[in-house]
Amino acid sequence: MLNQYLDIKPEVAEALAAGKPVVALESTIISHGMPYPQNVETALRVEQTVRENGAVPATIAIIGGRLKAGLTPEEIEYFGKKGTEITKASRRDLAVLVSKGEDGATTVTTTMMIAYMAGIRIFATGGIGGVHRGAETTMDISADLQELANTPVMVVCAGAKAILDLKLTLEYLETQGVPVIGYGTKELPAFYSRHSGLSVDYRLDTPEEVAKAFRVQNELGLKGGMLVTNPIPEEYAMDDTVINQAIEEALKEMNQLGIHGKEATPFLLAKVKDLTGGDSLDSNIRLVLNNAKVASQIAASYCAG
Ligand code: PSU
Ligand code: MN
Repeated sequence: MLNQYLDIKPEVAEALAAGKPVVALESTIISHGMPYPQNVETALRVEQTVRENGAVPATIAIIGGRLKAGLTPEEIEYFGKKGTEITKASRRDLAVLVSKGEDGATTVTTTMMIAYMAGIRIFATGGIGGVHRGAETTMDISADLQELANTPVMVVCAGAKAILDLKLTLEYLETQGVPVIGYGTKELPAFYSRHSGLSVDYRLDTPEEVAKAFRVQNELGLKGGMLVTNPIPEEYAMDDTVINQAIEEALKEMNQLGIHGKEATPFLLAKVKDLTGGDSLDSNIRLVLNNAKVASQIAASYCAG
């Protein structure tokens, strides 16, 4: 399956060859999801958390037209510093960026694709893209959902945030046949907050149960991924009213400015951070670390099985 455009970091390749747990991490969260320098600090802490939980981290990105599974700390610093100057790369961007030898920050979609090429099956991030509010007229539905339908990589996230239409996002995932698992909860977590008022398909309580379900899915020959939604720890969760108010305001400003397409998610994240005086960024960092921990535990169990 090795791809001529793919570079697997030696440490990652060795772990994969030895059947040791590896966890993929995305780079759009670094370049577009958080400001510098917190983005770089967080990316390095996330890698450290993966290591502390017995797995090898593989941060994924496109550098000079090469698909990278595993970055050096210098490369992470480069992505963090360049930030939104780097192209946010979804599935539709991959061929042109690689053909031109350019850089690209991988979203959930392209991180899943490159992880799969490299032989990595478990991926941790913050939140996934989904069906945007107003999608019935804008048709703005993240390519992440389609990728989850097609690529057999598990994505461990804190749900999807309320900048999206969470109900429609669940409907879309259902249509596409993507299992949505609540980790220790029956309620879909809403990223900054633990509550959405919506139900996931299944509640599973241990890394072993999740790893087993994913193994069986692969053994059944089912083609898609699995979405594991892991609620932000209670002590770092934001007040529902505060966060929802900030989201409403950010959405209003986005619509007034006519921002749409791939700029929508980065704009909303930055705006919500400003409106909450940085509190949403703290929550964001905490939930990513928590997802990295759980994903590493699941990866360990997946490899042991
Ligand atoms: N959600 C976050 N932080 C992020 C993203 C989503 O909390 O950084 C990024 C991810 O890379 C995700 C992408 O795949 O935004 C979705 O963008 P879009 O809505 O344009 O598909
Ligand atoms: Mn979109």
